Amino acid sequence: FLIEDPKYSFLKELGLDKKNVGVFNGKWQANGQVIQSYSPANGKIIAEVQAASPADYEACAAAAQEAWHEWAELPAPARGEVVRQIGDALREKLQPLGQLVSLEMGKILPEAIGEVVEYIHVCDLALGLSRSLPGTIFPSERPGHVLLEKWNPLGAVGIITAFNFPVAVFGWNSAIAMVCGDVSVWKPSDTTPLIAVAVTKIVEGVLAKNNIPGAVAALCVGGKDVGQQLVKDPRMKLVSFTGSTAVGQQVGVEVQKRFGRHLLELGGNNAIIVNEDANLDLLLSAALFACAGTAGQRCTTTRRLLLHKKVVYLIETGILGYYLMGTLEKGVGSPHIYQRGIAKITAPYSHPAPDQHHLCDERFVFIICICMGMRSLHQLRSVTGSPHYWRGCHARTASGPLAARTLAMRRSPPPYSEIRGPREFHSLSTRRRCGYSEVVSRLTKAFAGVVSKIGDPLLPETLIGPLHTPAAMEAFKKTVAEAVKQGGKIEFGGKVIEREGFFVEPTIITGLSHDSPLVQTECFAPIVYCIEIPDLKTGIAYNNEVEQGLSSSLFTENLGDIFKWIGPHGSDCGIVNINIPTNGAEVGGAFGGEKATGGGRECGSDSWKNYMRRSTVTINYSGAIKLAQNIKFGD
Ligand code: UN1
Repeated sequence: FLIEDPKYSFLKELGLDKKNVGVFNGKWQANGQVIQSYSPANGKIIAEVQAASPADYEACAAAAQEAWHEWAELPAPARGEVVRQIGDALREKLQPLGQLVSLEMGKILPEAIGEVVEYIHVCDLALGLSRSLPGTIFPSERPGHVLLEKWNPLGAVGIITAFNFPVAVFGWNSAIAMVCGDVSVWKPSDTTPLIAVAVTKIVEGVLAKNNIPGAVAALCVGGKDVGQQLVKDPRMKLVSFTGSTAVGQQVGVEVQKRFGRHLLELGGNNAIIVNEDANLDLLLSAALFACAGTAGQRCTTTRRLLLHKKVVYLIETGILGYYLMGTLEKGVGSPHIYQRGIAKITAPYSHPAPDQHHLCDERFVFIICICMGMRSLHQLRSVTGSPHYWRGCHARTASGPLAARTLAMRRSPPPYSEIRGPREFHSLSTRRRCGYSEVVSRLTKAFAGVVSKIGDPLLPETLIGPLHTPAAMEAFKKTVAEAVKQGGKIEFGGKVIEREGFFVEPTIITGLSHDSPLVQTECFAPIVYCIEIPDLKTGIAYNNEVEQGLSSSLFTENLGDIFKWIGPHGSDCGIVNINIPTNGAEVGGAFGGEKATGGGRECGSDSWKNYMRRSTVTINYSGAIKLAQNIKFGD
C-alpha cells in the first residue's frame, strides 16, 4: 500500500488509513464491499475503502433526512458561517488534499490544488449568498394585497460526482445546497473514494465544532448499485449528477418518474473556432491547455479545433525600433515632434488599416515606428498596424519632410538624452497569411514541446499526468485506430507511453470530416481533431452540429464577430468564450451546458435556485375579498 510509503505522508495528514470506512451518516460505518484505490500514475494500490451496503445507504438517507429539520431551521447567515469555516478548513488542508487529488485522480498538482481552490471559492460565494438570498415582492393588482416570492430549502439532495473533478464538483453542489438549507448524500466515483473520505472528514470536523449533526453532509461510497438506490429514492428531492450522457439520460428518466428534480452535467464535445484574424500566439498557448491539460479529462476539454483556412499569422513580437510622436498641421510643412524614443513592440495586433481611424480636427497626432532592419518606408507602411490603443492618436507612415526626418533618424539614432522609453507599442507587427496547415504545424510543435513533461503528476516539472484508468487508455487506443481506419492522419501523438501507469501522448488528428461519427463523439482523452473552415458562419454551424452543448470558444479580434458568436445564431453552448480556452471556468458564472450536456447549471449566478423551492405568496390585509382579474363572483 502506497499509504505506508513516507513519500505519501500527506495521506495520514488527511486522517486516512490503510483501511477506511466509506460511509458517513454522522457516524462512520460501512458494510459493503471493499474497494481498492489505485494511483493511475503507477497502478499501485494506495489504500482500501469499504463501500456502502444497501442498508448503509438507507441509514445515510434516513440520518440526512432527520438532520435536515435542525439544519433548515438555522438562519441562512448562520449556515453561511458554517460554510465559511469549511472554506477555512480546506485552506488549511490545501496542500495535502491537492496532493491526494493528484495521487488518486492523476491530474498534475497545480490543477489538483486549483480544484480545491475551486471548492474554497464556492464557499466564499455561498457565504455571500447566505446574506443575500433574494425574494421578490411584486406589485399586486388588488388593493391591500402583497404578492411575494418566498424561497425554501428542498430537503435532502443527492450528489453523484465523477472521477475527474472529485473535489470541486462536490464543493459546487454542497456549499450552495448548504446555505440554501439542504442536506446532502454524496455518492462519489468509486475510483476516487479516498478523496471523498478525506473531504468528508474535513466537513465533519467543522460540523462537529458547531454542534451540527454530521449527516448534514452524508457520504456513501459505492458503485452503480448505490447510485441507483439514490436516484430512485423519493427523499432525494434533487439529484445532481455529473457523468456520461448515457448514464445521465437514465438518471434523468428515473428521477422524472418520481417527479423529483435533476441537475445534469453530462458530456461535452467542445470546439475552439480560430477566426481569420485570431491572435495565434494567444491561441497556441490556450489550445495546449484546452486540448492536452488534465490529459484531456475535463468535460470542458477542447475536442475540435475549427481553423479558418486563411488564418493570419503574426510573425514578430518584440521588435525594437524608434518612434517619433508629434503633430502635423493638415497639408502644411514640417511636423512638430514632441517625443521620440525606443519602441518596444510587444503584442502583435492584426487590424491592418490605420486610415480607417479618424483624427481629431485640423491637427493630428502621428506615430512613426522605424523597425530595425526595415528596408524601406514602403515596408514600414506595410507593417503599420492599428492605432487602437492610443485614443485620439493616429498611426501614420512617413512622407514628405517627415520622411526625411525619419530616414535621418534611422541612419543616426537620436542622442541618448533624447531617448525615452522603452515604450510599449501594441499596434505594430509583421503579418502574413498562413492558413490552416501552418496553424496545425505550429500546434504540433507546441504538443511536441510537452511530451517530455508527461509523467508523475506530483512532480513539479510535470504538465500532463496519466489517464485515470486502463479502460480510458483502451478507449484512447480504439479511437486513434478508428480515426486512422477512417482516413484520419495522426499529426502528433497517437501512442500509449510504455511505462507504468496509464499514460498516453496528446494527439492531433487531421483529415476527418466535421460530421464523421468519431468527431461527433466525446472520447475522454487528449485527442483533438483539426478541421478547416472556409468562414466563421460554417465554423459556428460545425460548433453547433454535435449533440452536446457544453463549452465553446472563438479566437478573434473582431468585435462584430464576437457579437455574432454570443448572439442568437452564435454558439448554442452553455459556456461561450472569446480568446480563452474552453476549459477552466470560474465559479462566479453558472456552469453547465445545453442539449445532451443535460441543461443543468451549477455554481454561480442564480444556480442556487436549483436547490430551493419557490412559493408564490399572496397576502391580503385589506379586510375584504377581492378576486384577481376583477372577477365578480356572487355579490
Ligand atoms: C468537469 O470537467 O466536470 O471549467 C468540470 C472547468 C472546471 C470544471 C470542469 N472549472 O474546466
